[in-house]
Formats: sequence, C-alpha cells, structure tokens
Amino acid sequence: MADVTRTAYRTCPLCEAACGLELTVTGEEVTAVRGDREHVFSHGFICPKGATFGRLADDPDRLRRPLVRRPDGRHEEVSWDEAFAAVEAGLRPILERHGSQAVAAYLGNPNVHTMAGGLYLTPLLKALGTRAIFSASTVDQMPKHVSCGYLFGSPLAIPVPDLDRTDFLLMLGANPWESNGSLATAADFPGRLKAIQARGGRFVVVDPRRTRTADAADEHLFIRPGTDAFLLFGMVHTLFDEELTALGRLIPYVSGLDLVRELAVGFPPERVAAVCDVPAERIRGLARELAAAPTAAVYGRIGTCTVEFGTLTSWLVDVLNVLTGNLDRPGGVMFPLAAHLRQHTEPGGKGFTVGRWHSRVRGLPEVKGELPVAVLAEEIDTPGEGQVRALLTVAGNPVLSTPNSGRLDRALAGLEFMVSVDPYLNETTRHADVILPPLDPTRKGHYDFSFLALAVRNFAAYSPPVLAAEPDTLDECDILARLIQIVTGRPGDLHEQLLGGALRKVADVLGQEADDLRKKVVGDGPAERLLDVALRTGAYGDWFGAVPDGLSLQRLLDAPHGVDLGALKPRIPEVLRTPSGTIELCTPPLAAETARLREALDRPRPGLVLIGRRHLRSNNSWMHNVPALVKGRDRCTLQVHPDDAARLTLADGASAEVTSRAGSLSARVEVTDQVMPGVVSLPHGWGHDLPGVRLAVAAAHPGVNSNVLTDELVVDPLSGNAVLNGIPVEVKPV
Ligand SMILES: Nc1nc2c(c(=O)[nH]1)N[C@H]1C(S)=C(S)[C@@H](COP(=O)(O)OP(=O)(O)OC[C@H]3O[C@@H](n4cnc5c(=O)[nH]c(N)nc54)[C@H](O)[C@@H]3O)O[C@H]1N2
Ligand SMILES: Nc1nc2c(c(=O)[nH]1)N[C@H]1C(S)=C(S)[C@@H](COP(=O)(O)OP(=O)(O)OC[C@H]3O[C@@H](n4cnc5c(=O)[nH]c(N)nc54)[C@H](O)[C@@H]3O)O[C@H]1N2
Ligand code: SF4
Ligand SMILES: [Mo]
Repeated sequence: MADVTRTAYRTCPLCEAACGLELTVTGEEVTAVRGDREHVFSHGFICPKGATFGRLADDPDRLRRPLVRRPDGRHEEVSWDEAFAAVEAGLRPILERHGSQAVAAYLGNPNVHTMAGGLYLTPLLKALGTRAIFSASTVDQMPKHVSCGYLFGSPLAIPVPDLDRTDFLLMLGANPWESNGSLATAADFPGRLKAIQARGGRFVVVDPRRTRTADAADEHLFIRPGTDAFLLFGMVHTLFDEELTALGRLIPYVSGLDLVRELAVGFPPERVAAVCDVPAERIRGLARELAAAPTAAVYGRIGTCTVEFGTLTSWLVDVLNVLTGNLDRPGGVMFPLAAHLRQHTEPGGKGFTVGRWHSRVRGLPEVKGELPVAVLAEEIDTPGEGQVRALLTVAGNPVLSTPNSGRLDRALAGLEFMVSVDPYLNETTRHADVILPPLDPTRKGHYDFSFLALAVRNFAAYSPPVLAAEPDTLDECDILARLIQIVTGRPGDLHEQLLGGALRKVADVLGQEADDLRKKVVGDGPAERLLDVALRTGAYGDWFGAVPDGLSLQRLLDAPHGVDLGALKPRIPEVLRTPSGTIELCTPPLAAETARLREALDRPRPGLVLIGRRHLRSNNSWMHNVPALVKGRDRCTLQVHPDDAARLTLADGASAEVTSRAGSLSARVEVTDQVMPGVVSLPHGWGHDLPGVRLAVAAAHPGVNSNVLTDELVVDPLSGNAVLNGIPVEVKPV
C-alpha cells in the first residue's frame, strides 16, 4: 500500500522567531516544509533552517536509544533501564559522599525551545538541591535580565521593540537578518524592518561589522567592540544637555531621574567619541532623532550583552527608551503578555537582588538562581571542599559555546561522573558516562513558554506531535521525570504529582476541588496537561469555564495557525515589581558600575580585537550535521579588514594563527571591509573534529572553535555574563 500523504501544521522550534510551518508528511516522514501562510504571526515566512525541519528526525547520527561509556572510552547503546541504572549508580555515591553541591547542572539553549525544558527543569533542579547551576544565559542575555531586574523589579520583565508600529528603530549589536531576532520574537524580522521604511520610518544599525542588517538599514555606524555603553551615555548626556527628555505619561512612575542626569555629566559626546569611534556630532544627532521621532525604540541584543559592560549597556538602552517617553507606548518598547502567564493586579513587589550565594573559587555572585558558566571549569578543576565532581547537562554543548572551552574540555574529562540529556554524541557529550536522547522535534508537542513572553504581538499557538514516537524511545519529559525520581528516591507518578500541585493552587483561587478540576484537564501528554492548566488560568484563560471564550489547550488545538491576541498594550504600572512600585531608573549597583565605566574612558585602546558572527544556516553549535545547512563555501573564516591584512601580511585564503590569553587556533583568512579596521571576526559553534564525536556531516565541515580564544576570566561583573566580543588577540600568518 502506498504511504498516505497528509498536511500538518507546527511551530518551528529552531530559533526565537516562532514561525508556523506547513509540513507535508508522507507515511512516517516529513517530505516537504513551507511557511504556513495562514499563521497569525508569521504569515508564511520561513528561513533555510526551518526548511530542514524534518531532517533532524532522519539524521542517521541522531541517537534514539541511550549510550553508556565503557571503560575503554567507547560509547555503547544500552536499554533505558540499564542507562537509568547507570545514572543512579554514578550519581548516588557522589551525592551521599559529597552532598548535592558536588553535582553541577548545565542547561543549554534548546531548553527554552522545548516544553520539557519549560516545565520539568525547575523541579529537577529543586530535586538536585545544588547551587552549582549554570546555563547558556550567562553566555547570552543575562545582562538584560539584570538591568530589567533593577529597572522594573523582575528579570523577566523585558520590553521588546514594537516593530510593527515604530517610526524609528535604533538597533545595537543585533543582526536579525541572520539570527531572525532575539529577545524580540518577530517572525520575518527583516520584513518587519522593511515595513518601517515603507511607512516612512527609519532604522539605524550600530555594529562593528557591516552585516546584512546593516546593509538594509538607513544608516550603519561602525563602533569599537565593547564600547556601546559610552555611545549610549553620550546620547543620554545629549538628551539632558539639550533639554530633549520627555517622559510623558511615565513621569509619575519613574524614580532616580536626577541621579542619571548627574551620572551622564561625565560622558559628553565629545569625550566618548574617541573611545567608541562614533563621531560626537553623530552621537548628538542620534539623540536628537530619537527625541524628535513620533515614536522610537532602542533595541540592543547580543553584541551589547556579551561585553565587559553588558549590564550597563542593556540598562542604558532602556534609560533612553524611558527618557524619550518611548517605554510602554505603542511604537516604542512594550511588555508582551503571554497566554500562559498572568497580569498583576497592582505594581510593587520584592524587587531584584543578586548574590544570595557565591561561586566557590572566584566568589562571583549568584544571579537569577545560577552562577556564571565562565566559572564552571574552575569549579571542576580546583580541588577542595565543595568541588564539582559530577555534571548533568541538558541540551547544552558548553565545550563549543562557553569561554576558554579548551580548559572546560579538559575539566570535563576529569569528572567522576557525567550524564547528558542530548540527541547527539558531540563535543560535550563525548565526556558523558550516560547519554539520554530525547525525541526529535517532529515527535514532540510544542508551545513556546519563553518566546510568547517576548513576542512583538501577543499570540498563542500549540502544535501536537507530527509523527508518532518510535518503539523504545522516550519523551524528554519522561527522561527528566526519571532523573527527578533517581535523585529524590521517591516513587509514584511524578507527572500526576506536578499536575496535582498546579491544580491545587488553582483550586484555592476558584474555590473548587483539585480532583474535580483534574477531570476537566485536556492534553495527551504530561506537558500538554500542565500547559492546559497554565493557559486556562493565564491572562486570557477560560478559568475552567468561568470565562466564556477564554483560552484553553482545546482552543489552541482547534486553531492550528495560532490565535492572535492583539497588538501589545501598555502595562505600566501593573508590570512593575520594584519595592517602590516605580521604574527605579538608577539603583546603586548601576551607579557604581557607571563609576567604573568613567574610569575606563582613560584606558589605552587595545590592539586587534575579536568578535563573533552568526550565519543564517547555523544554529549555535548543533545543526551542522544537516547537509543542506553546511553545503557550499566554508563559512568558518577569520574576517580581517584590508588595512589590517596588509599590515599583518595576511593573504585572503591563507591560514592565520590567532592567539589570545586563553588559547590559540589557526583559521582561514577572509579579507573584507565588512569588518572595521582593528576588528577580526570568527563565528562560534564550530570545531567538530574532536575525537569521539559522532557527527559525520559536521566532522566533514569542522571549522574551528572560536571559544578556544574567549577568556573565562573576564566577565560583566553585574551579571557574570561572559565576554565573547572584543577579545584582544594577536594574528599572524602561519
Ligand atoms: N563566542 C561565542 N560563543 C557563544 C555565542 C556567541 O555569540 N559567541 N553565543 C552564545 C549563545 S547566545 C548561546 S544561546 C549559547 C548556546 O550554547 P549551548 O546551549 O551550550 O549550545 P548549543 O549549540 O545551543 O547546543 C545545544 C545542545 O542541545 C542539543 N539539543 C538539541 N535539541 C535538543 C532537544 O530537544 N533536547 C535536548 N535535551 N537537547 C537538544 C544539541 O545536540 C546540543 O548538544 O552559545 C553561546 N556561545
Ligand atoms: N542563524 C542563526 N540564528 C540564530 C542563532 C544562530 O546561531 N544562527 N542563534 C540564536 C541565538 S541562541 C541567539 S542568542 C540569537 C542572537 O541574535 P543576535 O543578537 O541578532 O545575534 P548576532 O547575529 O550574533 O548579532 C550580534 C551582532 O553584534 C555585533 N557585535 C559584536 N560586538 C559588538 C559590540 O561590541 N557592539 C555592537 N553594537 N555590536 C557588536 C556582531 O557583529 C553581530 O552583528 O540568535 C539566534 N538565532
Ligand atoms: S526563522 Fe527561526 S523559527 Fe522561523 S523558520 Fe527559521 S529557524 Fe524556524
Ligand atoms: Mo542565545
């Protein structure tokens, strides 16, 4: 009998844009992928990665059953029972002998793209009871969490640019033409930028590289890596100096304005220009344009976070939005309201603090319940009381993605025990004693817990699994649930326990019995049932029937192209969680950090510095095993400006040796004026030629690991975020 062909709709989980996909499924295979033209948010947009959605499922290197490492170092497939027994045998003695602090956890980026990550990691970490928690957040957006924590009282209150209504967008350190956007979920980000221009608006890009986004912009300004805080302070200075501040309806909700005015005195554009290489007149001009635009948004992304003054830079982005009255107004930057979350009834809360504990070796503060991943290697390789002896990784590849990964790679080899929840035997998991592979994305349901709270328009979508699970495979929720049980030693149906806990909270509010509510819960899987409860009691929820037409999982199941929940609405003051219930514009840690920035004005300029870059067909480190995404010319090149190439006698196509404090590597030179003089660029996520890795396609296109060069000893002090841009390097011909 011929295979039946059908159409399925599904949210793409591969980046933050949350596009709707239309899949053609023939038998048990996804045979074609296109953008879902009826999707309420993405309207048919798709990128080359989304187009390969089905290929992850049939990748021959993708693990379907667990692997256990044998004494000779080889990984061998075993049954699930054997694998979980090996986890128990590995973890238990360490927990008993050294306590939970000896077990660290590293959570990687795809956790924010899976339902299991959104729902089962918190209970797992709680069960582990360790404070040695690390994640990809501290090689990414932690500075934004911290600045928003201080400003708005919650690290999750992150305003996003209202792309569809703004008249003027100033974008720093973001390249959505390649990345498809980040901390601003906007399917077809490029199309939304072009629409700004089409309606008579403008967008300006600040970046040390002339990216595709910069090419499309009305104006591109080169900036010295790591110096955006100076540029932005120069703009703040100008707003006060030229009396251009206009807080509008925010006036009663802002405290600390005078302090910012005082701090800005120290950063006249004429003084900061020499540090950031943006002319003083242009800095003043940008401030004037921002103030004059009917609506405007300042948006900074990873290039403003993964730098020494990351938190200060992220803060200044929103200071500018506040000073020009653009925070929380249509066309400015606004707070989304996701369907699984609730609105607050009034402003005010506990506020945001850091440093509830500190890392053992370097003493860096805890932030948002975790420690900087830049200290992970030293926590493992430094002996003494509290040393990390075992590691759990879930959806992470820190050997390619975190600073001084050479040191981390060596540290992982010295662990007493390591377990990884991951579908690949890759650069990191090759160190694992046990690898537990989750189902591929075609076989799991999807709801974006993280990104619907960052979307430039409120909407909700749920996708059921497209293909049935193969025999003898496990869903990620089940894997994480088993790990929880191994750690706690407690029996029972953990899924039902979690659901019961969620329902008891709701039952109190509704004055009903949890058991009665349980009967009304919809959903085929454990994650789906938890989602149903969150949706029904969320901002648009049906409250189990109390609100007619309210949202529920059933409503989303009935709407395969998503449910539009409207343009973003103002949320100040309700969203504010600061103790004062106001926007606290300048808290003491930020003022103190500003003093440090002031001192940095007089630092000597470094010589050559390294920055990263992203390519449309990459996804951090883990999709280079998809043939369609790696074909063509080698993309892992060291971009060098022609002036630097001439000075250093580097020829296009030749090899160069790049050396930093942390390490050295050799890469192929690409001479191009896309990078500014004094700056070289190498993408991250490559270096697939390590022994023991099972990624046949990636290994044939290995590239080099740029994080061999990044330095784990330099972090943004307020957030602990790694510095991955602006690394001092020396380059010479090989
Ligand atoms: N130099 C430099 N370094 C960087 C960056 C940079 O710009 N420059 N960017 C940083 C950023 S923003 C990030 S987010 C990090 C990413 O850092 P990581 O999260 O550590 O690395 P990824 O490359 O995203 O690797 C994801 C891992 O998850 C696995 N995986 C994929 N899907 C699933 C799944 O459904 N379940 C499970 N359990 N596992 C899955 C993959 O096989 C892979 O091992 O890298 C950072 N590193
Ligand atoms: N195709 C693709 N898409 C992705 C990813 C991917 O790996 N590939 N990764 C996903 C992830 S995890 C994330 S976090 C997002 C990131 O999304 P984006 O933040 O848009 O990431 P990038 O494309 O790296 O853009 C960062 C830009 O900052 C510039 N830059 C570097 N240093 C500085 C600086 O000091 N100042 C300024 N102003 N600019 C600087 C770089 O030249 C680069 O153009 O992308 C996501 N989407
Ligand atoms: S832009 Fe992101 S979400 Fe959209 S298709 Fe591409 S990878 Fe998927
Ligand atoms: Mo990221």
